[in-house]
Amino acid sequence: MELRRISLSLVAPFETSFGVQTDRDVLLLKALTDRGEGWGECVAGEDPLYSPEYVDGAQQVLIQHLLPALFERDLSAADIEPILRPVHGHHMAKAAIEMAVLDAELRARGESFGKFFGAVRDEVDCGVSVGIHPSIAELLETVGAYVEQGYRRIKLKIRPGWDVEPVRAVRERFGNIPLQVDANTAYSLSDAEQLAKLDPFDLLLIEQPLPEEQVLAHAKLAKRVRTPICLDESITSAQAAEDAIELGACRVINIKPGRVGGYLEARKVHDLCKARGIPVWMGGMLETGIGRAGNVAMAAMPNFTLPGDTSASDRYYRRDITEPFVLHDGRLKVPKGAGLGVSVDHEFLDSITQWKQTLMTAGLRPVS
Ligand code: OSB
Ligand code: MG
Repeated sequence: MELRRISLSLVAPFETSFGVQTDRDVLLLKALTDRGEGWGECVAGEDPLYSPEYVDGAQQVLIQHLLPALFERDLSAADIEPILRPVHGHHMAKAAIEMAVLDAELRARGESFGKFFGAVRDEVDCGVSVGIHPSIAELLETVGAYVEQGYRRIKLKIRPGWDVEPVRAVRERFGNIPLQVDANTAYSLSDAEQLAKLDPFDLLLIEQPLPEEQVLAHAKLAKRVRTPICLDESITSAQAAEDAIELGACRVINIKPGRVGGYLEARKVHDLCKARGIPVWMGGMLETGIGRAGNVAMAAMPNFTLPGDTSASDRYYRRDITEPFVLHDGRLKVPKGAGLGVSVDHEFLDSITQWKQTLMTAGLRPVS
């Protein structure tokens, strides 16, 4: 397994309730197998602010705990989660391994991620996640540009003090465009009255208003607001999804493969939600073209009935590390090639690589 850290600048700062991001520090994996190579992207952020995972920690746990359990074994992607189960948590690190192995496996047998997941469409509807802005005027300018580009849904990041007014302004300016908000856990149940003030604006959903572990509080909140509650951070597995649905904590679920430990667990969340009549949509973690390829493929599954945070490459990066994903009529095409179906621009990748190490066999001898 080759591990690599790359640095990429975002085209614009992205502010959420947990901070401002201007650059990305991304951990990529390349599985080197006897049947060819495969790529994985770890979605852990630079700091442990969205979830407990962060990129330095992910790198450490991969090298010290996860990869040593896997070397010198005959592996299929489906074997990885059971082998790694004794290590608690670290879903994003585990997901990156599974993704790289799945890509290698599917490339070797000439099957695309879309085919593997049972894609029912060739293109997926795309939304865009809009950060907190310094002023309403600047927010309206950003949203206007995305609407112009054809995005099919706008998501506004909110936090206490930046909620009703930006939503009202966007509704007034852009009419009945599909609109939703994401609080990234910034509220508490005692803010129910404030969150209910969003009800008149006909939002598709309020994403993760309360902390990750407060699933019951989300169920209580759901009784006090009319807007559907959607969970992101709280949904860490198919079991967590089942429990949240059972409790009445959410009517919609955001699926992020990294957050639940990989694409195979994400498929379980999709299938469970489909059986329970809960619509899902594909979340995003500002992925490069590698992660985006997998996410767009999964978003072509039947129960992904709401537009995802699968935006075009140019919403994030001036230059992507794969061929860019380009918006056509508010949609992205599902890659058709084997595996992820994208190819990495090696020259560009090497030029932005800050660190690289190849690990193999028991004992983890670095080979480069
Ligand atoms: O909560 O959905 C989120 C980005 C980083 C971490 C968490 C989230 C987000 C986004 C951006 O909203 C989604 C994207 O376009 O990738
Ligand atoms: Mg979210």
